[in-house]
Amino acid sequence: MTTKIILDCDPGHDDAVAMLLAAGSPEIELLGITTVGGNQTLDKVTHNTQVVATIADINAPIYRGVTRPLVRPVEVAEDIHGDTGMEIHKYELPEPTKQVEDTHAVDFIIDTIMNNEPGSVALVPTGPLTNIALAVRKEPRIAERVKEVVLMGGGYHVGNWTAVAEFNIKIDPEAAHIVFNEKWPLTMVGLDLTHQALATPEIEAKFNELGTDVADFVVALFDAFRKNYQDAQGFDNPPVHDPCAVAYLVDPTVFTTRKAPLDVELYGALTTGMTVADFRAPAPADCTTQVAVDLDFDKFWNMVIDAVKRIG
Ligand SMILES: [Ca+2]
Repeated sequence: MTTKIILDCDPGHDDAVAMLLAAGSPEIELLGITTVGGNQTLDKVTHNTQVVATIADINAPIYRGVTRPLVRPVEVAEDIHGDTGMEIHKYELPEPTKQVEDTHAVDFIIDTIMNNEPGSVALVPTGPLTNIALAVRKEPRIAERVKEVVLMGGGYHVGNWTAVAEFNIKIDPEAAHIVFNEKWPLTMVGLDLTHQALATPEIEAKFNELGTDVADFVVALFDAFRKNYQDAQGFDNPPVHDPCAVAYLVDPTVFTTRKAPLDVELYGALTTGMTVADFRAPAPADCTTQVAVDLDFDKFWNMVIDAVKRIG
């Protein structure tokens, strides 16, 4: 029994690892990869998607999405992902051989969910939520047809782009507001969880031991990501956010969850883009949202290592 997913991403070092985990896991059927402007401009992240697909020979179709947030100006995460969006030093990136489809990402998302069995396709956004928000506004029926939305973004205790807001949510909070307020099952894999998914030297050594070209690529991603995270945010080891969302669809026991109503702050003087989780009482019966809480570190990394090993 496999889970069909659409990965909506902005590669991005950690998006690249999310692609590898999705492509290398037999539990996942990767129907398509859609791109969205986020960590870098849409052109750059789409190019990076093609590059990662080329390195790992991923044949899922790639679709270009939206270039900019719904309301706000373009803002990119150059301090974390570099000028290219996937800055890397110890690995030579190939010229992409994988093409981009003509169909727009938003139309691909709608058509795929509407043309598959209800409840069979999961959306996995690991960038700003612009494509997903536009898709559900254009075709509201996807909200009841989708299996679930498992997104990397937000956090209920911490932020990274501001004191309380995470990057994916902060740069397009209006899109996030749309997505968080739809009545689809939604799991927020936020910083509370992803800051547990650290690429430690011990983990990096395990990828090194694999000795494959794709594993070398992962090690180089971690090296570059570590340096940027040390310089920009004082981390010893980089948190590899995005594959955590994919991991939940490979095996939901990879982290614990807690049900809670969720919303996105749009009007705060200091808190715009904050994801607000209401933990006051048991969640109401009609609550469709939950947050990721505690990561099984070993299970998570073994899953990613196995996926990279399977890709070969
Ligand atoms: Ca991302």
